Amino acid sequence: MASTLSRVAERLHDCRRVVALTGAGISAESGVPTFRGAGGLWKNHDAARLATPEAFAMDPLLVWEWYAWRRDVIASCQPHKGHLVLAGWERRFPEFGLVTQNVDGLHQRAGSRNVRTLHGDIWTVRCTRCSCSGFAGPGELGELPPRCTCGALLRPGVVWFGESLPQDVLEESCRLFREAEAALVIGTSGLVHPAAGLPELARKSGAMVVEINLEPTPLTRMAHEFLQGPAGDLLPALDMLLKEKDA
Ligand code: BV8
Ligand code: ZN
Repeated sequence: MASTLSRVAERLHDCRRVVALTGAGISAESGVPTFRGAGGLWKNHDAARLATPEAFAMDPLLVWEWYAWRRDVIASCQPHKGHLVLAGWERRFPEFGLVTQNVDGLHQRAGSRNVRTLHGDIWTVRCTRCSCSGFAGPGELGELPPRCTCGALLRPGVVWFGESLPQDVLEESCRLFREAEAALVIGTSGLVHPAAGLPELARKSGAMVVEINLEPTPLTRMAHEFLQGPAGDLLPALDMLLKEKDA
């Protein structure tokens, strides 16, 4: 591991354009349940079935109770050292792009200023009928399911399975991966598309692809380097090696 880490630091140190794709695994050490890990289940419901327009149409109250529960859990969590390292890399690298599948807002709370949220933000809501949308912080939802002033149901400002990703965010993320000299893939099972297809764009453009995960994923075979372990340890270790090379 130490040799892989120093090899990655060696290559990363001189890169100008770096991009990172994060998934639920980077928030796990902050206490946010992952989608497919043990915490992925809620009251014996499968997260992937609840995060759909069909589930919301069928039972908006149940879906909102799930999101309200997740918001309460996330509100009690803090970003960890790994989030802080990525926030610092916005200043370290001339061009650093952060793309996340997470909706928890922990990157933003860690100080990352330009976060491409592919799947939306659990702290926002939007109307199912009119164009109203906005931020709804902890405890601001009121009675569930929340309604818009126009009377229609509000929905969480996230992208559900079967829904398209925000086109502008996806296009910018593709560009960041195509142009990167190094791409880090952190804490994602690599199962959800089109996010899982981004690292391949970097690979095809000749970038160094580095995966950080507790275990191998479908993306591991495509990565040049695989750093196995918790992101909260490996990102600070990588950052320390970079700082040593600065000296
Ligand atoms: C779309 C927001 C076009 C909601 C989410 C068949 C094949 C391919 C694709 C499809 C298919 N059938 C359907 C599709 C498309 C579908 C898809 O990909 N399905 C998969 C599951 C088969 N995709 C979509 O529907 C997307 N839209 O394609 O639009 C379209 C339009 C119309 C009709 C059809 C298609 C929309 C996808 C977005 C869904 N929304 N979230 C919410 O959060 O409530 S996705 C959800 O999964 C979360 O955002 C989550 O981030 C994301 C991905 O999961 P991960 O982040 O990877 O998390 P996971 O728990 O899976 O893994 C955690 C990882 O971390 C693990 O590897 C673990 O080892 C690691 N880890 C744990 N601890 C640590 C760690 N690593 C490091 N350190 C640690 N400490
Ligand atoms: Zn409305």
